[in-house]
Amino acid sequence: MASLRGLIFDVDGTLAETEELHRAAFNQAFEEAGLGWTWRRDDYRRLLRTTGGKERIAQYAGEVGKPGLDIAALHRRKTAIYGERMASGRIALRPGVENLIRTAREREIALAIATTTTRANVEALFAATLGTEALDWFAAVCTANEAPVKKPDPQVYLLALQILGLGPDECLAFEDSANGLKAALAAGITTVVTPSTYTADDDFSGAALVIRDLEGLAEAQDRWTGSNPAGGVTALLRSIAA
Ligand code: XBP
Ligand code: MG
Repeated sequence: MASLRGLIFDVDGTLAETEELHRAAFNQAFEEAGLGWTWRRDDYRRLLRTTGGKERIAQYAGEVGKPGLDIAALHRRKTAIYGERMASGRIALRPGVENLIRTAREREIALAIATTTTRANVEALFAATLGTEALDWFAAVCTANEAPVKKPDPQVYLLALQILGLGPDECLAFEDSANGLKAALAAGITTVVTPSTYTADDDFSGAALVIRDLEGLAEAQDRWTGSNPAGGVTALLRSIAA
């Protein structure tokens, strides 16, 4: 039986509640471009079903009938604004994230990132939280730059597994959204979901565990419904609690 050898993390909504910063960055980029668009929270909740910023802009441009927009340039500006706002803001990792990452390192369990966001945004989040050097703790950092086909497609998870050199039965994925969960499950990976502000009403069927945040992971052992590779999950959860 396989043992637990890798943890693969989604970024937006899972490591940190970043979507309000994304929304603000989109809106500032739209304003600077003179588009007269403002995505309010309810708009954004709906638009988040389209994964990836460029795809989300394209979806909206189609809805409001704005052909010929330079989506790549608009998105580049959005990414720059996001980085600036992240550097001057107060984004924190969600409860339990840092402890889990540090525990995995102590137990020599490999770490990976599998996200649909842009690599620069991952670097900005690490610079603002654990420090830039902490990205080196991750054996695979897979983003939209390396895996352009967005979740719920499993491409980014399959790439992470390939780089880690691990099978799906040796890993756990951590997600916050239905699209992310679908992507991880399609790659065959047992998945823990911590719903975020924008995804609380998503359908998390198929998740091994749905918990408020990763701080609750240690106490959630009894509710584990997914596969438990060689007892590795229980051992990991025990050491998080210790
Ligand atoms: C999902 C997202 C991203 C961001 C936008 O990412 O929410 O699409 O909204 O980022 P994750 P980009 O898989 O990490 O949850 O503008 O860089 O695409
Ligand atoms: Mg997410």
